[in-house]
Amino acid sequence: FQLASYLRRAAELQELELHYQPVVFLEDGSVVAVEALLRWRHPHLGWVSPAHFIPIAEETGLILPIGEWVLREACSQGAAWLAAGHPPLRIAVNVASLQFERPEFAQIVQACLQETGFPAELLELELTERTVMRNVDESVGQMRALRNLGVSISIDDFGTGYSSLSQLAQLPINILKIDRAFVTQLAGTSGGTPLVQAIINLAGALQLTTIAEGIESEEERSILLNLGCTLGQGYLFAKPLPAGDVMGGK
Ligand code: G
Ligand code: G
Ligand code: MN
Ligand code: NA
Repeated sequence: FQLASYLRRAAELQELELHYQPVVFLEDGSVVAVEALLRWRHPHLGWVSPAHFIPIAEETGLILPIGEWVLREACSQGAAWLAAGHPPLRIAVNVASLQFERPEFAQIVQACLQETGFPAELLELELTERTVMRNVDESVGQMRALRNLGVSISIDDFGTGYSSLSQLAQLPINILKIDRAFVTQLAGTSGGTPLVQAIINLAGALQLTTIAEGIESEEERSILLNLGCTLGQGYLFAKPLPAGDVMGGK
């Protein structure tokens, strides 16, 4: 299939775009952060889902230039929002394994911050549990280099990988993102599931913030809040939005 060769040209042809999904306080819905999510609009194929093209980008190595574009674009958009006088929002960027494993990755992040003037404290890097656990010792070193820049680190899709408690405890991370698969199971449980309760308790013990993903109902929101999860994202609050629609429609 042609997808890989189309994708190679997508960035230069300006077919790639970032959408931003708000992350909110579950208590009152106020926005604290946004997650940048890549979108590809091909002139003939239309919108191609990242679920389709990210794996291809990873197999072909195209995720390296594309991922770097995502990082720079997100920082540049964040700097533009600040310059326009909007309140500071953290921006979360998804990082692929191939990017994270590059020895020079922290330098690339630093260059994006410097070139755009976006404050490091407002940048959050999302790493999946799988990415981090591939080689824990090397990951810890890379994460320390990133934390030294002042950025924060979250573990995405938490609960779907195989971290041991002792491994998790040694990671210099700030946030656990509870995978949508677990949030979906909350419906009809009233008190929540033991698994989600365990994840939230674990995060508390390690002094990490939790963000629940894929919240679609009021019921899920209130169960999570009662279990002690403070932040969340999902269609209940907002879908991923074009940059122009994020800040109160401006
Ligand atoms: O936005 P959507 O739910 O369709 O995304 C599908 C998958 O693609 C998710 O796992 C998401 O993390 C991933 N994804 C979206 N944008 C990016 C990106 O900029 N970089 C990487 N590596 N993955 C992304
Ligand atoms: O792997 P990651 O968590 O980065 O993927 C986030 C993906 O989840 C994005 O592609 C986004 O479009 C999608 N998403 C965000 N909120 C919801 C939701 O409430 N329901 C569903 N089904 N998907 C969501
Ligand atoms: Mn994510
Ligand atoms: Na996730």
